[in-house]
Amino acid sequence: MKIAILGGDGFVGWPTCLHLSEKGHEIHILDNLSRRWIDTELGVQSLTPMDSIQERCRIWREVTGRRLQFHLLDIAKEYERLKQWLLEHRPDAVIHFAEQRAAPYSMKTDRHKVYTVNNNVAATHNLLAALVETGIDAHLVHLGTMGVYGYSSVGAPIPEGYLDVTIDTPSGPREQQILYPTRPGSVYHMTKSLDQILFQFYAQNDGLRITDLHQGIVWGTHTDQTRRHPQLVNRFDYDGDYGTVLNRFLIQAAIGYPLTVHGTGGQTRAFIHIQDSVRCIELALGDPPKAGERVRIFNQMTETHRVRDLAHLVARITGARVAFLPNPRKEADENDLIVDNSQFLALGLEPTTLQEGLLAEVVDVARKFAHRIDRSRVPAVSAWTKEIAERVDRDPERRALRPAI
Ligand code: NAD
Ligand code: USQ
Repeated sequence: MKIAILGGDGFVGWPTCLHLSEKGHEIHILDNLSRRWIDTELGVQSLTPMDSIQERCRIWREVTGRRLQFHLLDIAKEYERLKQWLLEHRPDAVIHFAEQRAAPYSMKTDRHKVYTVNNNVAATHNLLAALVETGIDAHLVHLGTMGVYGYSSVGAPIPEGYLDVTIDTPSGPREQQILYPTRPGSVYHMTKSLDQILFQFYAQNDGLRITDLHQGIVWGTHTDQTRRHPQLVNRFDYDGDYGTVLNRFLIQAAIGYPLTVHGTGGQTRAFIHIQDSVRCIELALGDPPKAGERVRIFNQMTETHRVRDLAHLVARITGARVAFLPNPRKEADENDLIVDNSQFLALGLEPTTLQEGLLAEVVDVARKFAHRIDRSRVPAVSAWTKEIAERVDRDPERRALRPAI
């Protein structure tokens, strides 16, 4: 297949490009490299040293003989160029990763909220409108998030996108399936909820074939392909905005930083290893919906964990100290989470669950590149409201309290 991978320079996008290229697909990466600019804005860098996208593609060709083609394009701002690109290349499938994906970044200031909404909603809508206008019948696979469902404990498994409801009508109760009601917990998660409505409309109105993958928190760094050459290494975010919880705990343990648990750590979240993430995308690509079918929604996760349990597990393996900090986010202190992921299991996914070996691999990567870590960028200081900002802990190491020597 000819596959356009929008956002193919990112944390999940890059290993997906390599995985699908190795499977023999023709891969085109479309990315505006905004994520690299955000690193510059925030004064952080990936834990792992990332080469330019052109250099990464060159190395892949050297190692495998396979070609990855890179196109610098802003999906949110360059609508006409996107349309022209689609007309010229006519992909069989489009995988859409190209959004601002960090909840803390989306809550930093009003400017960051505006950017996240403009970028994410425009990127998704531009793509949908361009597919309709060009008449290209590509299967669109979008990376959505488990967070659209919200994190209140409902006591029942979260279904794969649709909820069976009974509506009382004058002629008696009627059964219906509706999109599971969204309850986003950040501006970022809100944009993914808006994406769902856009997909529903374009599938119903124009017969676009769309799969929306409601993914949990991705952890790990290497996949079979990124291991093949040091310069194919994946990016790895550890900072307070882009670092995700389990990867953060693992690098914190590697550099002797206290594990930064927000609140009581009673938040339960869904997780998936990066290797399974790329595999799920491949499985979804192989099972497209038909034109006229409703949006196909998968829960792309393999297990759920409570944040404090993860911290204690990492502490047990590594001897790290756990610090319970005031939570910079507005979220439930404690929640349960049961998730239905039976569609991917039925398609043949064999879940990689939390194993000490894989956890240790991330700690090893972090130790190897520990010299690249700026400790002052580790605390999560982006607060969900002005009131919460007043109680955020900016120095979990309490360095400010240490006597000067
Ligand atoms: P990332 O930030 O590393 O990658 C996103 C890529 O998209 C970057 O290379 C960025 O430059 C590009 N991009 C952003 N806006 C663009 C635009 N307007 N035009 C062109 N390119 C643009 O993020 P990631 O961790 O790889 O996540 C990829 C997708 O998966 C996101 O949509 C995210 O919401 C979703 N997701 C990620 C996780 C996770 O834990 N990382 C979990 C669930 C869902
Ligand atoms: N948390 C801590 N300590 C930390 C960092 C986070 O306790 O140092 C807590 C947070 O308060 C939150 C939970 O861990 O309760 C998860 O936070 P996270 O930053 O790991 O994940 P989240 O903000 O939900 O976002 C990430 C990705 C996003 C994706 C989402 C999937 O950045 O792109 O959509 O995971 S999900 O969470 O399933 O919606």
